[in-house]
Amino acid sequence: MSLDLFPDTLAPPGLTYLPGFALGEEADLVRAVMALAEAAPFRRMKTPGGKEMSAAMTNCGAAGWVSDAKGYRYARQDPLSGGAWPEMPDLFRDLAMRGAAAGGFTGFVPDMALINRYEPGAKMTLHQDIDERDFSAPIVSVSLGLPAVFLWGGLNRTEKPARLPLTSGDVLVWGGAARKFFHGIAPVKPGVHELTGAARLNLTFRQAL
Ligand code: MD3
Ligand code: FE
Repeated sequence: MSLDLFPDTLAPPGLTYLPGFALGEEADLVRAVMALAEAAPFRRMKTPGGKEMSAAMTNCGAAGWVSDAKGYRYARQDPLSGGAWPEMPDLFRDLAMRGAAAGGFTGFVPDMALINRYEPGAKMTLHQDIDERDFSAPIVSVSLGLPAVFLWGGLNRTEKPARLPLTSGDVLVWGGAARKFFHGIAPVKPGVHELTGAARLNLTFRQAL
């Protein structure tokens, strides 16, 4: 689809924006996040460079994205517990599959979800998602809670990023060329959301392994 959100020159092939696609499901999704965070708590991981990331993270499914002094990778065990990550809730998988299909990726079945929690002031600097095995699979992202400004940097890091507002219930499908674009999140503004409190949650569904 083409997006009024994006200037024409930046409208990335392979991106589908589904505003409000998860609106009726937000409360159930947030409840499921809180339940799985009891087994695998949100934690602020360290980058290989030794800095603590400002967003807190957890995972569910067959593997989790982890970062530490040794680097970034997908790990089948939660380093905090030494055991498996919580199973992916059915409502997560269902939503991701419906979103992917709406974006033209029929048959996408995520094997994991990375869950980011941003408290006010937290951000994510521009990066690419390139730790997954197969880039022909899309990534489906779901925003919940406080709004945020998504930064869209194109295919090279030095491009000045476009700024795009995301609100609770928005779903985006990143496939094709868009899959390897640089992206990030501007510092989240202070606020309180009825479902998440002073936080933004983002679920990214991936086929990682
Ligand atoms: C574009 N998360 O977890 S979601 C991440 O809001 C991440 O927490 C941000 O970037 C967040 O890696 C942005 C949107 C997103 C997710 C994955 C992408 C955009 C993407 C992968 C490729 C291109
Ligand atoms: Fe990312």
